[in-house]
Amino acid sequence: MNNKISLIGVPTDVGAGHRGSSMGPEALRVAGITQMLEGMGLEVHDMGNLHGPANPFTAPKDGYRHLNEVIQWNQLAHDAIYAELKRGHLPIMLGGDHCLGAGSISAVARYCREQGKELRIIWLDAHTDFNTAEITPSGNMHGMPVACLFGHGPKELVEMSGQVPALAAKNIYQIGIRSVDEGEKQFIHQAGINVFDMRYIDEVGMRQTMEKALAGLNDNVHLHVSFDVDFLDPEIAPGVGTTVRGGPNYREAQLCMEMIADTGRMASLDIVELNPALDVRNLTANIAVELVESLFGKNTLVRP
Ligand code: B3U
Ligand code: MN
Ligand code: MN
Repeated sequence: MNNKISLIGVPTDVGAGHRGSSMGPEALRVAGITQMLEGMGLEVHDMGNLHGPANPFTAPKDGYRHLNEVIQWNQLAHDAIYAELKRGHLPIMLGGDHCLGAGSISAVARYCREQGKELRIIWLDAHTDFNTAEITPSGNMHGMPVACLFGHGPKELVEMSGQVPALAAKNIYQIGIRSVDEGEKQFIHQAGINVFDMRYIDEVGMRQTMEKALAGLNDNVHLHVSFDVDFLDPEIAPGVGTTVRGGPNYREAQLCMEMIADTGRMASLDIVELNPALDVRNLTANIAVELVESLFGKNTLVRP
């Protein structure tokens, strides 16, 4: 795996219904993300935070809340992440809410296309984030990035990667899903996305789920992980805007991260939706950092 890491803070909550995920980047730094990565022998470049528009905290208009601000933040994230990929670094986006997945993954898709690489996204989330202006129950754009990447959404986001749609169904596996709006269900089916929901994980276990999601990786695959912290069960990760009961517990989440690490293919990462305003003594940030340590291959095995 690449040992040059770039941290990019994207301190915004314009895509969320609750204020506070704008403090996510700092909470992850306070929880020691840099020291943890350095302790694993990685070279860490903290690029600081991007600067974008404030959150006007206004009501949705035509199905979108803060559309202009969301577009601006995503363009900034796209440009910064693309630049780090170009110089051969592994970018970690410290979000910020998950609307930023549109910009981040657009950058990764653009880079992969140019390099002739295949892209595989592991989307860890309680939600499918496949809403559109027509079907959204909230207007919050953190519920829409996957739809944008599949060509449904505002032009600026849909076209950000330079190709529409940015993704095909074979590029993405969603894990941990347990909250899907009625309209989203149909869209997800139409798009043909591989969804491993909690029912599936309950039935076959995290091990078999991840074996399926990670099957067929080869040298030419760029693996991107989009880690929405609300993927985790709220008992271990209360510091997110939209908690949904019944997520992976600590051990399941660790196994998920360890199996991704074992592939040695992770080449970019988003950590999003951490909301320090709703957290307890930075607990969720600390857990997120522990899990990211496993994602980078912390060796916990007593066996050789
Ligand atoms: N699906 C709901 C809730 C939601 C989606 N993503 C998050 N929350 N974090 C919506 O508003 O789109
Ligand atoms: Mn999400
Ligand atoms: Mn979510």
